Amino acid sequence: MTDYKLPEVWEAPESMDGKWGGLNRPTAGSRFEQTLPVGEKPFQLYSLGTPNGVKVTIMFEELKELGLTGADYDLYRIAIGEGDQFGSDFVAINPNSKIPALLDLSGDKPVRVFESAAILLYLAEKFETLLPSNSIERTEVLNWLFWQTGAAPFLGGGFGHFFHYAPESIEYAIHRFAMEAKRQLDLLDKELATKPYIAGNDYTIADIAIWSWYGQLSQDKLWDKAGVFLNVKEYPHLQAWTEKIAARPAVKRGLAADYQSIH
Ligand SMILES: N[C@@H](CCC(=O)N[C@@H](CS)C(=O)NCC(=O)O)C(=O)O
Repeated sequence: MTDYKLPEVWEAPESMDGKWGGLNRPTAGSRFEQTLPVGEKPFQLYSLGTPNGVKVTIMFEELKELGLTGADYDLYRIAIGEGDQFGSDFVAINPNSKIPALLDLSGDKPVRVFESAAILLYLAEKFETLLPSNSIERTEVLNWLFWQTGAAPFLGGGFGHFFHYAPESIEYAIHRFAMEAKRQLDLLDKELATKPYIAGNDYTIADIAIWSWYGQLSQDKLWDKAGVFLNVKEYPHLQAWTEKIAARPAVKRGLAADYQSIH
């Protein structure tokens, strides 16, 4: 129990502890001028190898695996721990200051795309793959893609934050978010007991989005010993799906992608 008393109106503290505390501010927008490099390839991806970041490198590698040569990309590291996401050029691509952010330079005008699920959808539509054209099947893929977008903040911002990053272990917060993380894992396990991929018979952008968080958690590769803590081994169908996707050459390449410096 802390002795914190709620004031009537919240005010930002002078400083916050924890790995991310120093970066947070209650305001949006760019904090400094920074020109980003722009390469020759049709797509410019400004990102990092986090769960949201690897969704997009995996997607590009899947497109390349299919022989879609137009899916070539330059990949740049945005060091979020050092605040690169608040530079002016990055904020012009993603005003929300989060990786991943994509520029499509293949058309007459540059197109900016932010939010990892929006990027997956944009690329799937552009290259007409990993998303069924049949309306009913497409809806099921979008159900799971939007599920991931809504669910992962409970896992990452909630459970992962209080389990791994918070400066102290707060029992209430850990129970609150471990409960939800376990419920989400159980949901995926029950769904995957009935079909090979999360939206049906085929591998889609929904699998890419969900695997990047829940697959990596099932391999205990997200936060040190979080998989043990959440006993991920008790979900056999989720484990089998995780391993099947991890074995894909494009997934291996997407995880090992080489980021160029922006400085
Ligand atoms: N809903 C967003 C979330 C993106 C996100 O939270 N990115 C994190 C890294 S995984 C980030 O850039 N954090 C930096 C910050 O919060 O300042 C998406 O799916 O793209």
